[in-house]
Amino acid sequence: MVPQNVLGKATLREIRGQVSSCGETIQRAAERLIAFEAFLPLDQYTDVVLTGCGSSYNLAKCGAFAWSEMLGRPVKAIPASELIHFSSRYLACGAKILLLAISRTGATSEVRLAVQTVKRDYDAKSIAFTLQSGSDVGVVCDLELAFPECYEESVVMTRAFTSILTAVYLLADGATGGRYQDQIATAPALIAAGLKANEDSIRTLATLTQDRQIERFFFLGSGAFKGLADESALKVTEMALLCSASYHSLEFRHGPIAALDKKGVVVLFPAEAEIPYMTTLLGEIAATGARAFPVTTREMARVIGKEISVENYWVTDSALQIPEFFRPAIFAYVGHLIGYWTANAVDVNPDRPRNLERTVFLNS
Ligand code: F1P
Repeated sequence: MVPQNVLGKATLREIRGQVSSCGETIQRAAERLIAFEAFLPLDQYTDVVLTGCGSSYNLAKCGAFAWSEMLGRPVKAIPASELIHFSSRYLACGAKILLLAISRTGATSEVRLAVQTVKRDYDAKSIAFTLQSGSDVGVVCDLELAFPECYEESVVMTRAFTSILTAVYLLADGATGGRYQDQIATAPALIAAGLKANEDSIRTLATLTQDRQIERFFFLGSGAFKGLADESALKVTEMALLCSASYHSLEFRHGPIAALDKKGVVVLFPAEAEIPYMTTLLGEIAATGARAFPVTTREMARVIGKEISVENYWVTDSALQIPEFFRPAIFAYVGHLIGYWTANAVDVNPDRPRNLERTVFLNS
């Protein structure tokens, strides 16, 4: 149920609705995989590139990391705006490219221009990921995969991020033998459990922005989680109009931590490989007086809290059942809820954030 007295009812409905839309995306995976088969085998491409703008670019980063793991070779995420003019700085002359172009609206001019450029200069094969077929981006691609199940009314992308990212995982998995199909299928239940366990505590934290006990959010993540940290920071910026930043977890120690004080919150998505360093990082954060919120399991919180006390963490125990590179889709709700409840605390309507509806299309 969406409460009566909140701002941004569509956004909240969409955040909570990601459990069922992600479930539907999983159910429809087989039909999308059939369409994707025309682009196989993947070893015919020298480069697989994911692209997009804003949230869709962050999705591309999460997707590229997971594809790299599943394909056993590097897969790139490149911002659409970079591909328009600088593609030769990212891609070798003569490269054979498969381009996955992500755009929720399918109307983002940079994504359309990027596809046109890479097709013209590399004769690339391209697939659009949009919410509705027949979009501007879709018509310039060889195939458009549409995701009407996660249609969004809000200007800010939430459940579409989760669904399209899950679909991106499933395509690579389908192309590489379907090893993870059953694990990916647990995503909706894991998201539901996370929403239930953590929404109240996230809301309580966000409320502290109301009287400026909290003024800044930092999101940290490495490897699989960097795209998620970027996306979470973007949600707070877009929805609550509050500047927030994201860094690779250990990069944060080298400069950005200087701006941290007791009015800062650090949300950390710890990668398993970096767990041995998290005690040091959290100790440094605690020394500034800032609040730190690792999004982790009880077990890991015990490990990283061995020497310092980690009182605050958001529990995600059951997410351990699936490999780390799939967890960004499971944890995306964290940034959605922080952005949403912070917007409410500072009296901003997250359905229609200032300045975003005025996005002007670039000329072709
Ligand atoms: C791209 C995008 C969104 C962002 C904002 C502005 O949209 O950058 O990710 O949340 O609304 O546009 P799209 O290409 O995914 O439709």
